[in-house]
Amino acid sequence: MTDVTRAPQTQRTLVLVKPDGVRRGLSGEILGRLEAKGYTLVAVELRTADEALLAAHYAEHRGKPFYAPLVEFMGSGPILAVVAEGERVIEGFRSLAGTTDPTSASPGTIRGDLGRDWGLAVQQNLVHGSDSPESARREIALWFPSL
Ligand code: DAT
Ligand code: MG
Repeated sequence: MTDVTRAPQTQRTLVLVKPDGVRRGLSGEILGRLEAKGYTLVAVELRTADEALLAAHYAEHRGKPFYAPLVEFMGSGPILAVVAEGERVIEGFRSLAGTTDPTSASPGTIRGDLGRDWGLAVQQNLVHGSDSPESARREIALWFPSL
């Protein structure tokens, strides 16, 4: 619901099209959904992440059973790294992405429409999106130190 007393919250978020999304040729579809929603692309770069970057990016998951396969998968090919900007974009992109498990993610979302469980060691769920302003600041600094 609209809160007319609320101050504007222009934010930036880090979006990653993961290696499965790039391999499947879905980068354009995913960027298109961001743009169609009205968010602005601030930076877009195709790159293969090294282990140090991935370890820093996923520091919160270190020690979990899916951590090693996750880092291996994320290093398995190019990633499209994106900084997007807009009003409440952090929450907005998480909503566009859908929930973590692509099998149960709602239709209409990126993961719900385009992702599924391929039976591999890690959920290949097409995209990453920062989950809070603190995460966004930290992750943008990691992936785009010049911004
Ligand atoms: P999200 O990407 O929705 O923010 P997360 O931060 O909890 O989810 O986890 C990061 C990634 O790790 C997620 O995109 C896919 C993988 N992952 C999370 N939970 C998992 C699980 N239980 N089994 C396998 N992979 C998992
Ligand atoms: Mg997360």
